[in-house]
Amino acid sequence: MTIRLYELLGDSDRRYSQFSWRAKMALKHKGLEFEPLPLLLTDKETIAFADAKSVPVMVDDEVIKVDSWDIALYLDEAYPDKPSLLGGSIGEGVTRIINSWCDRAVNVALGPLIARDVLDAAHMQDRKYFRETMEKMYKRTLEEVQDGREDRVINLYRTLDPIRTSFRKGQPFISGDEPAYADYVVFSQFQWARVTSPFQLLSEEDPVYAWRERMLDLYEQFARDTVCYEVSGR
Ligand SMILES: N[C@@H](CCC(=O)N[C@@H](CS)C(=O)NCC(=O)O)C(=O)O
Repeated sequence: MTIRLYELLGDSDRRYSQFSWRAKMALKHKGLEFEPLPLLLTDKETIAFADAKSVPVMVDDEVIKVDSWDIALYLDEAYPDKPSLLGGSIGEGVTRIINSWCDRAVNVALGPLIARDVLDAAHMQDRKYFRETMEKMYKRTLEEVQDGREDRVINLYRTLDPIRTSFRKGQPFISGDEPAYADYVVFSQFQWARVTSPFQLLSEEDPVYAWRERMLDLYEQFARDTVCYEVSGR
């Protein structure tokens, strides 16, 4: 049976769950067919069978996984003959650190730059919930969080320095010569921004911009071909 993947449905069919993008890119990497199942952020009933309150939720026959990292681990374990996502135990260790760096540093620099824009990208029925939960987390209004972003985008530039340095040395992907899960993790942040916000995050001269373009080209432009804002340098 085809793998099923629950993700978020936003305004105008925007698919804005960054963690689901990690899982979708991982499934593409493995060459596995899957059915994306978009649902509202407030629809916890549909994923109650998985005892989940967030997406992605992946169902592969009898197997249910509810966390993007667990999905990556599972796919390498269950499909060892398909291209590896994590590259064995050393790769798994290093990729786990990239995963944490992404959630704790890249996301922290990027999220506030687009926080208010994401509200408009969310489905109309989810906006009240989205504003309430995000404002509780930030302890400020979304407008206040996003305000002054032109001056703060430099923080994102600085945060990305570790990957930029490698790209400058001629390494095309975070994982080396070919993309793998570490790339999908960091890319998911940019894909989230691209789907939700017109704000320019990267300049076209930035090697991170060129990497992002390479990521958008993968699997017959899979990630490029989604409802998003087309602004250069983002
Ligand atoms: N650690 C989880 C995080 C998943 C997550 O936070 N997903 C968001 C969407 S991107 C969500 O569904 N949030 C539910 C909510 O805020 O109610 C993972 O990596 O899968």
